[in-house]
Amino acid sequence: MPKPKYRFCFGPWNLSEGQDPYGPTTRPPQTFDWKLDQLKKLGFDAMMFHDDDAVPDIDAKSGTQIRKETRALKRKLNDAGVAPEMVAPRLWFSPMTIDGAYASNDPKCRKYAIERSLRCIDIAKDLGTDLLVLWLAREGTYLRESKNGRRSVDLLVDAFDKMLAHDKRIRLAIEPKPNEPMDHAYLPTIGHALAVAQLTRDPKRVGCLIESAHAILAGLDPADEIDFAMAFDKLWSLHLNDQNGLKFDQDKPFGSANLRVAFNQVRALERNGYGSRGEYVCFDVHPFRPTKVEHWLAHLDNSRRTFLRLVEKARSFNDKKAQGLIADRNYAALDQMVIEHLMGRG
Ligand code: GLO
Ligand code: MG
Repeated sequence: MPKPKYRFCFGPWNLSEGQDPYGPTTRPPQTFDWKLDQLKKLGFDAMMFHDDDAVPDIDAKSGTQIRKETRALKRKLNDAGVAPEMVAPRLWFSPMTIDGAYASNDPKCRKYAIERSLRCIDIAKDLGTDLLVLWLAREGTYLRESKNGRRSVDLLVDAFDKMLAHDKRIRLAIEPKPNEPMDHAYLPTIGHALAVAQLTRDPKRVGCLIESAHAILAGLDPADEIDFAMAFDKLWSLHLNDQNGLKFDQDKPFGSANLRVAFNQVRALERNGYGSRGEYVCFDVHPFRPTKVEHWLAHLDNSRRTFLRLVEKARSFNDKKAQGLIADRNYAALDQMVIEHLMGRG
């Protein structure tokens, strides 16, 4: 397996202003051009987009206007030498998605969600990416009795089918998350995402995106999720970050809460050759709320530094010695070997 040379990516929302449910922003808003400049300055390779990061105020614009703005953005990205990694329909802001999008109880809202997704596919095509990311933020329930779970699965499949039919090249990468904003989401894990892919009209074009924090929130080890998805050749994008246990989604820098869990994710990526087919390593991380303006990029730079250090750690791990310990069922020694390796010895 060739050693992949990793390429890195983040989205404009990862340079966020510090707002949380309890208080306002702590950093002044910045323009998209400033964010693109920072991405370049940091030496990242690609940017990911929500449809309305690409075309702000998208719902108020005509098809012609959307196309014009998308093309202007494509020129800007070309000039900057930055690739568009994916586009994702932001189906959780609009008044039409208050009670869900594709699986809303209201047919008008379902129609809105599908139409917006098809427009988003057109944006992806015009920008030059075949990847549509679906974080199904509001597909689930606050209240079990408010929706019919079986019907919701059928509605999700129907929506995916319409997207697949709209463009022969588009690939859908489902980004599962078990909760937040919902109490329970319909597609909480990679297993759910890949199973639902099989119900669609073209399972080969439905894959997934793993976010470390989302796997941890589901009580799973993100490294196992990576191995599982890659056994199906379905890991098409990745949101590395970290999460300190079962609480709100923290989007901490990669490795910040649990270096060993991060190390094991990198090992899983390495053994499966992630990146060798053009996939990017994206960091879906946010600055800590107290972060000052002058330290605004640190969480991204730090995540990449940690990732690259862990690649070195994965490559210099003494596999032969580990195999000997495994054969001897000496897991205590294996445990200590990993700890000492991460601490810089062994
Ligand atoms: C939130 C998600 C979110 C998505 C992004 C792309 O929990 O991780 O950041 O990744 O909106 O769809
Ligand atoms: Mg994410």
